[in-house]
Formats: sequence, C-alpha cells, structure tokens
Amino acid sequence: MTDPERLRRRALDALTTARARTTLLTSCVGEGELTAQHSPLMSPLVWDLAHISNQEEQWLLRAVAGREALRPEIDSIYDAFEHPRATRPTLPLLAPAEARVYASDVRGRVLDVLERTALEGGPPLVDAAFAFGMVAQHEQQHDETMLITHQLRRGPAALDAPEPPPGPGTDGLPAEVRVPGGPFTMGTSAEPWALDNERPAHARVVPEFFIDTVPVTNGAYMAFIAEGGYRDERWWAPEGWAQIREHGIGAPLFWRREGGQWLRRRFGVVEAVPEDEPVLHVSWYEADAYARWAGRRLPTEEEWEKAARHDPVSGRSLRYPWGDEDPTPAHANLGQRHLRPAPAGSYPAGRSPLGVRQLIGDVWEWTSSDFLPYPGFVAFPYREYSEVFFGPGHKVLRGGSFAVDAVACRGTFRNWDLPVRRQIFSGFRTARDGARDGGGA
Ligand code: AVJ
Ligand code: FE
Repeated sequence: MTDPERLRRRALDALTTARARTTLLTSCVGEGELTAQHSPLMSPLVWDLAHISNQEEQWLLRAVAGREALRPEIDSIYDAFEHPRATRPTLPLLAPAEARVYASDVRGRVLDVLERTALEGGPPLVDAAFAFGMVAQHEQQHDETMLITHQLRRGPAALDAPEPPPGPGTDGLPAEVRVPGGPFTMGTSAEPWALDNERPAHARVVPEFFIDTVPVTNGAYMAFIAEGGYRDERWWAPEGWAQIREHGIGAPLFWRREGGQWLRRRFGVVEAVPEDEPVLHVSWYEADAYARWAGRRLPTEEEWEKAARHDPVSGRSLRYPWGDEDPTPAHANLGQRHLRPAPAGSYPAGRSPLGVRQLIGDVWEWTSSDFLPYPGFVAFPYREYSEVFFGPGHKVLRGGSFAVDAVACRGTFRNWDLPVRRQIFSGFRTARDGARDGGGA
C-alpha cells in the first residue's frame, strides 16, 4: 500500500465504519440503560463510548498531531488500568449526551488531522496511517465488548440482524484435516496495521498434526454434557473443575434445560439451541475438558495459525485462509452483520488451502497456548496494549467472532483472555498429534 490517498481513504472508512457501529450500540437502548451496570464483568455502555473517544483523543490528537488535551480531567476516569470494570458505574462519568458531544468533537478534529497528516515515511506512529488503523481497531474491539454487554443485559431485544445464509453444511466434509510437518512463517512484519503482539514474522517448525475441519458444534457439545462430561473430574484441569463446582456450571453460559430441550437466551430472545452451529460462550476450561473427553486436545496457537495461513504449494503464509484479499461477506461471518455464528461448514470460499473452514469469523477459538511475545517483540506504541498481559494467566484465542469487524481480525491477529471467561464470543475446535518425528510431508 504505497498510495497515500488510498491510505487516507482506508483510514477514513475504518473510522467511519467503527463509529456507525458504536452509534448503533449506544442508541438502541434508553439513556438509563447506557449508565446501568448490566453485569459486574462489564462497563456501563456509556463508559465504553467515552473511553473510545478519550483513546482517540490521546493517540490521534495529542500523540500524532501534538494538540493540547481537550479534556485532560477525564483521562483518569477512562483509564482501564486505574478502574476495574465492576467499579466504573460509581465514577463521575460523562452523561450520555455529554459523551456524544465529546465523541463528535474529537472525531471532527481527527478527520481534520487525517487530512493534514503525511501518511508515508514519517515516524512509525503515522507511517502507513498506523495510529488511525490502531484507533479504528480499538473502537471495533470495544464494539465487540459492548455487544457482550448487550448479550448480558436483561429485558426485551434491542438489536436485530438478518440470519446468516444457510450454508452447505458438513455432509461430505472430512472431520479433520492433516497439516504436514515442517516450518511455516508465523506472525507478520508486513501487515501495516498489525498490532505489536503479531510482530515480527518468524519461522516456526510445527510437527504434523490433525485439526477439526469445522468448529465444535452445539450438537457435539450436547453429547459431552449428556455423557456426564461436567460430572467427571477426569476431563478437567484442576482449576476448571474447581470453577464448575463452585459456580454450579453444567452447560455453556446462557443455556438452560427445559422440557428435555436445550434453550438459550440470545440478545433478549429465547430459542432452541441450534445443533449445527458452533458452540459459543464456553470457557477455556470447558473447551479443554471437551477436547480431553473427545480423546483430543486444543490446538496450540502456532498450529492454529499454520492451519489458517500455510499454503503448502507456495510455502507462503497467507494474510487470511482464503488468500491475501480483504474479507468479503462470502469469506467469513464478521462485523456483527449477523448476531450469531453461521452453521458449521459455512463459507466454503473462506476455507484454507488445506481445507479448514470458518477459521476467521463466527467464534473466537480457544487455543492451548499462553499469551506470550514472539521472538523479537517490541511493545508499540504502548506497553498496556499487549505486554502487561503476557504470561501464563491468559490464554490465546484466534480467528475472530461474528462480533468483530474485519479491521480487527486477520490470520495473524491475537486475542487473549482469562481461562474462566465465558461471556465472550468464544468457541473452539480440537486437534491431535500426527507423526512426532518432525518430518513427513
Ligand atoms: C485484546 C480484546 C483483550 O478488550 O481487553 C481494548 C482490547 N485493549 N482496549 C480488551 C483492548 C484496550 C483487549 N482485548
Ligand atoms: Fe480500550
């Protein structure tokens, strides 16, 4: 991408798309619902709204353009590290109307900065419009967070979206795909808006393994429940066993059993759990236990990325499973176009060179890996995005959900969370070892 006008257009599109979604998520409920705490796990929606703009102000108006702070007195209120989510309702937050004025004030100035800034060859923060891309991704990440708040909220439905297209199903698809052993390129040094934790590109040798062609479905997960999976300690990591006992967990979050049937609440509507859809709202511990019950295991993060990006013909790593082109609605279920994952087997045009489906979109996929830096990692532009979360406490999720926008989702994108988390749009697929001699093409 070398044409500065294309970069400017791309940055403008990404910021505008994010704002349309933010506006929808914060205008489809009454003002009282914006300031309410729907769950101690989440911020009030109005906190996200002003936090998005405060970050935008700090990075694009202050750091990029060197402008004076518009409202320095609110920085600390919207600092995610100063105030845990559960305490945010007690802060002197901007009221919804004030937050909207602040948001449009910041955005108006940002568009002016975008017009005037040379996007090529400058410092790393502005080169290739990085900071604008980072801010658009940040807003979209909070749009996913706000959608989680919407899912946790009680009361009548506030959101609506068309159903995903029916899809071809899984008949005739192999249950698993063999990924040949050998090196592949993990991470990226070329993707202009890749975040610090995705960098740099580096070689990894991954022995042969097998991975599920599609994510684990609700139907398959029901069998795990029916066969006593939640009552058999053998399948569980000790901390996972402790968590399900302490909280009486016996099914994915939002499920309930009624009249011999599994029902779930989804954005204010109760429906039968569709058996052909990827399972959603499971913790890492539940995914790990299911995999062990199935005689399998979770894929490592490097296995997941190799399955998604490795082209055995060229030996190259692709940007996405289907190639280097940006996602279209034919490739993947992204961007809150639909408010649920598509049935397993959908999006054949989005399959990887080896034939693995639905790696991008639908559900975030838990991997067995801890969130760790790649060799040569450099925190950029702030330690609090990735670096402070590195370590054994957080597990990596890959591939993005139906709730994340394409700008914040790609073959190299890394998400992470605590292994107990289940309100996120998380699912998984399983894997198993192939030949362990390191070779075998
Ligand atoms: C990368 C999704 C774990 O939401 O905590 C938002 C993204 N970082 N604001 C999060 C993020 C700062 C982050 N995740
Ligand atoms: Fe944030």
